[in-house]
Amino acid sequence: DDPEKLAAFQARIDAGDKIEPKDWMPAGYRKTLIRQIGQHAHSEIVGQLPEGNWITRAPTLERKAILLAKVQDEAGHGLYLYCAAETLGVSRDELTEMLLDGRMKYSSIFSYPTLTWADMGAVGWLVDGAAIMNQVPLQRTSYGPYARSMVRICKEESFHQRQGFDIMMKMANGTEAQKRMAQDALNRFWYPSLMMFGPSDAESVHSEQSMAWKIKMNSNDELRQKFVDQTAPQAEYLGLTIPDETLAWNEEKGGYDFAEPDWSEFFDVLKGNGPCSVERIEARQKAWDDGAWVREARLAHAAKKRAAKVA
Ligand code: FAQ
Repeated sequence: DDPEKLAAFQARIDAGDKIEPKDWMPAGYRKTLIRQIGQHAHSEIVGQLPEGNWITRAPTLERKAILLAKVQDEAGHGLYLYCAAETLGVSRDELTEMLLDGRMKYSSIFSYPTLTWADMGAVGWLVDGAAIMNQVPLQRTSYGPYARSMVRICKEESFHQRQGFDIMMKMANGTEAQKRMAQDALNRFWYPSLMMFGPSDAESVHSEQSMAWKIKMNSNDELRQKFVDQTAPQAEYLGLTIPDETLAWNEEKGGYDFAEPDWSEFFDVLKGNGPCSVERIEARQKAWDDGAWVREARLAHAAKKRAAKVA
């Protein structure tokens, strides 16, 4: 890229300008956005699977209606994000193919199973909680279409987080067996939730450049710390114990000290070795294959319309 153009671009970023699809942008900026927005979109779509697993087994009609609405919201988030990525010159088909052949990732958290109804509480409370912590600052990200898509997504994620906390409250204040289920869900989802923020700042390859371009507004460790600080008192309110004996308020830093997740497990999940990694991609592959006739029919319909217009 031309150094003068680069400097002018950086000056726009530093001044807080939004970059729009038709504006000049460095190739690396475009590439990073396609990667991050595309992976974010894939996460929303794959993220429907662990909760979709419980729709037919929700304990009441009301819980079922709420869970259905949440899972549908996630489909919507995926679709806005694919649209935002398309403004950068990549097609949805290409993005999907990259997910299916392993060139693109989705969030590690969705490679874990949802074993009990309490997991619906833990996913809403912790996973949506972590997602909001990461996404609220992204409303100010430098790429216009991404920033704008985050506004509605964050509103919906707040509802998701509250519904999860509500399930946890019911379970934690329920029978002994329900309380045990809630604690077990927290035990299993705690460290995978911490992993959602990505590797430590020292190990994060993209953070420095992404923060300079304001694609990311905070570092992985900063957001992870904020998440722990927000969540620890909530666990206490629920009467549940975070599975970390080292968790303690540190007056001096004004935040909690906490144990790092097992990073070797995280990198293993990224390689496709998570407990449900194979199952998740198989489900996406099946949906893609089963939907081929719909895509073909729509293309044929569009071609017919075009031909009719010409005639
Ligand atoms: N999982 O250099 P960094 C949701 C990869 S919320 C998998 O630090 P970066 C809502 C990373 O891609 C979840 N891979 O990377 C919902 C890179 O590999 P690459 C989605 C991860 O991009 C809730 C490598 O590690 N949210 O879906 C993960 O600067 C409930 C090095 O890492 C977003 O995507 C991970 N956890 O920072 C739905 C938010 N962490 O690409 C349903 C937007 C890192 O070079 C139910 N994304 N990697 O092959 C971001 O903010 C950033 O992309 C980070 C990672 C913070 C995730």
